[in-house]
Amino acid sequence: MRPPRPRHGTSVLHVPAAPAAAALLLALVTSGAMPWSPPVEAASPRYPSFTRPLIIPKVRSGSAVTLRAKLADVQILPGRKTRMWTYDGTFPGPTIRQRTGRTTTVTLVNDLPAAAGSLTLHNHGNHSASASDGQPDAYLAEPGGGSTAYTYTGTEDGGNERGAFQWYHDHRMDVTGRNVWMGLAGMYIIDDPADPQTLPKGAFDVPLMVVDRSFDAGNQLRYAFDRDGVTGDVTLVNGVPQPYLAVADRRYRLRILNASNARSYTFALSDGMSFLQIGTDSGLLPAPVRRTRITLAPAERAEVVVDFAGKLGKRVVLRDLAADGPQRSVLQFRVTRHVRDDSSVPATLRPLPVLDDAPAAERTFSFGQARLTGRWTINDRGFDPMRVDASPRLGTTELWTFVNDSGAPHVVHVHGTDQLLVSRDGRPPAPYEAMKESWPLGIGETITVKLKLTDNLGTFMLHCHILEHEDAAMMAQYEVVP
Ligand SMILES: [Cu+2]
Repeated sequence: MRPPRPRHGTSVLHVPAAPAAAALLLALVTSGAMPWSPPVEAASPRYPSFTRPLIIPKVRSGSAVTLRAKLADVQILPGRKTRMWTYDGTFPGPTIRQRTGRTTTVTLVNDLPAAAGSLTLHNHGNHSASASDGQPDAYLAEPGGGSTAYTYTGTEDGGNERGAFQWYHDHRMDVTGRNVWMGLAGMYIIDDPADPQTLPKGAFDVPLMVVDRSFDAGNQLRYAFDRDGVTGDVTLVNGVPQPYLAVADRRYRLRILNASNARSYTFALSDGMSFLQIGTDSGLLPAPVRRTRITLAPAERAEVVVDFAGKLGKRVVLRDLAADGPQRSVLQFRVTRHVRDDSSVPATLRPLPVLDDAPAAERTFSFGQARLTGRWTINDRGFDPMRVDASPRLGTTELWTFVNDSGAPHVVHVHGTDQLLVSRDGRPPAPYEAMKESWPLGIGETITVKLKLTDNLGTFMLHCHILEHEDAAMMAQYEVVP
C-alpha cells in the first residue's frame, strides 16, 4: 500500500529558493553540515586538459546492492579535495550492472547529514513498480541511517526488460537539482542476451557520465538555485575534469550519458572521425546510424561504436561543439597499442517493440511558464503531489503529445516505460530517436509519442529533466488504474 503523502510545507509553490529555504541553507553551510559555499568572486580553478586518466566507476552486480549515501572528500580538481554527497564514497556512484530478467534489490541508506533531508532513488529508464520508481515524496530514506529498498524485476509486459544504459539519481521533491549536483548519481546497465553479442565488450565497453560543475576557490562545489537551470564551467567525465583514455586501435562501445542538471552537449570527434550510433536511452536501435555530431540534453544517452583502427599513435578528442573555450574539450583518446579486433557491428541490431493496438486515449501535455509568477508549468499547473494529472488504464496503449509553449527548451521525461516516437513537428522520427524516454523539446516544438502502460498500477512522474525546472514545479504525475 502506498503511504500517505505528506504535504510539502503549506505552499503549493514548490520553489526552493524561498526565504525559509535560503535561511536553512545558510544555517547548513555555517554548521558545516553541507559542503556548499556561498558564491565567491573567484574564477573556477583552471587545470591543464588531458592530464588525468579517465576513471571507470567500480561495478556492482548481484541481486542485492546497498548504496550508502554519505559525505566523501573526492579528488576532482588538483589540490584540495571536494566534499560531495556520494553513493558509497565515489562520484559517480558505483555502476550497477545486471542481466535482464533478474531481480535486483537496491537498498538506499541515508547516512548524509540530517540537513540534506530525506532521499529517494530513481532508476532512470527502468520499468518499475510505483513504490520502486523514486517517488519524490514517498518511499524515502530518512536521515540518520534510514533506508528504503527499491526492487527492479528486470521484466516488462510478460518478457524481459530490454537491455539499456540507464542511470540512477536522487529524485527528492524541490531539491533534485541540488542533490544531483552534490553528487548523487550513478550509472545502471541492463545486459541483454537478446542483443547482438559481437559488439565490443569488457574493457572495450566504456560508460561515460558527462556533467558540468562549478567550484569556488577552495575547490568546493557551488550551487545557487536558479529556476532557469544551473550550469557549471568545468566539464567532468566520470568525475574527472577533461580526462584522457588510452585505447587500442580497435572498436569501442561508448555509452555516453548527459547527467548535467541543465546543460546540453553537441558531441563530435576530432580527426575526421564519426560515431556509429547503436543505442539511445531505451537500448539498441533497429540498425546503426552514422553520425558526425550527437546532441544530448540532460538525461539523454547515446550508445556509439567508435573505431580507432588505423589511428595508432594518434590522439582523438571528444568535443562539445555547443561550448566555447576550454569546455569544448571533453575527453581525449590516446591510441597507444595495437590489438586484433574481434568485435563487429551487425547491420541490424534489435527491432523496436510493436505497439499496434488502437490508442485508448490521446493526451496533450503543454510545457509552459506562468506569465505572472514565472513558474514552470505543465498544462498551466505546477506540480502538486496530491493531484493526479492523468489516469491511463493498465494494459492500454495511448498517444501523448508534448508541446513547448514556453520561451525555453525542455526535456520531457516520462517514468515507467519507454515510448515510441510518432512524430516531431509533424515529421516522422529520425532513425536515432525512434524509441526513448527523455525527449528534447525545443521552443515551439511538438512531439507525439506512443506508450503502453503494463504490469504496474499506481503513480508515476512526468517532468522536465532540466532539474531546476523540475524543482520549480514542472512536473506532473499519472496514475495507472485498473
Ligand atoms: Cu524544462
